[in-house]
Amino acid sequence: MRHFTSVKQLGNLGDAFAKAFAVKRQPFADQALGRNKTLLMIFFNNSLRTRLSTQKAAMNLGMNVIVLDVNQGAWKLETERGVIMDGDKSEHLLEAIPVMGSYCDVIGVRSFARFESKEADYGEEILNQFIKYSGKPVFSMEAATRHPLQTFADMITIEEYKKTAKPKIVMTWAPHPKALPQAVPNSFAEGINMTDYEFVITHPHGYELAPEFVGNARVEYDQDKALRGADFVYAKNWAAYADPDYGKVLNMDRSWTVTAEKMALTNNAYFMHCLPVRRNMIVSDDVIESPQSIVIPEAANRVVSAQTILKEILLGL
Ligand code: AN0
Ligand code: CP
Repeated sequence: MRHFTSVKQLGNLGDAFAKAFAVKRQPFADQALGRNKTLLMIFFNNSLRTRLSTQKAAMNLGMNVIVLDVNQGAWKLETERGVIMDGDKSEHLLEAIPVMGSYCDVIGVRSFARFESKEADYGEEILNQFIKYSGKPVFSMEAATRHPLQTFADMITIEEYKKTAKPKIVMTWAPHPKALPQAVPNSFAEGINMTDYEFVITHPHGYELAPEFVGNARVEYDQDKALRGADFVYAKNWAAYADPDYGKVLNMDRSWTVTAEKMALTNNAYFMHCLPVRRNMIVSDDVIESPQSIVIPEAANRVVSAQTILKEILLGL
């Protein structure tokens, strides 16, 4: 594997899960693989899990790690070509990227949707410039349209907890005060559409995701109906995708918060969320603290997902 930007690149899921569970069983088996190899992690946005789990994964593989928070201490970066740089931005991404590439063997990039232009976001302009100009393998640590390391961890977690071959997975929108990207729900939908599980997406009108991500999922606007018989409830907020509301918060309807009453409609479902989560907006305290909540093992599997992907990239160097 060279670049990793989408769970579609996992290929055969059975093989991908087998590799992940091997990594989970013996996390230090490949210490020699990353020896004298450097991972550079570039963050344009905040992170807790991705930063720590990817660093831990690299350390398990014997790699050295450098982390750069672009907005804290580095020069302010211009990202558009052709701009007269007489403002507050001191350096262009087109120099910064190859320079960064010269200091490492593998690059991880976190670059969220900016909601300034749907074309720029859905064209993955920042991530693609790293792929084009760094000269090194690049993997997404959540880009504008997808969060594949999260999705792979989610899928590993479902594989571990599912009680039937074809569980019912319900991804539900839930309210949030700020505009959040569609990367996590897009990517989760992309991943679940690779399985033969029953898959329902539920959200209020106006929050339709891009059709290429919805794929064969059933879209249900009645959350209660969607939740009936669910084996897994995957909650997430996202801002509107459809024009002219791209990037907007259309409502904060707290009747969509995942509560104990909502969970009572399910088949004793497990509750999942990628975290960070706002309690009593997305999910009530009692649901996230219940035995059915698997958000902590889900987050712990981020190490497994990152290490499995990093290992594949190192094998391809
Ligand atoms: C981000 C998002 O919704 O994409 C990161 C989630 C992993 N969440 C926030 O910014 C709160
Ligand atoms: N789930 C996730 O990617 O969390 P962070 O934003 O904290 O990295």
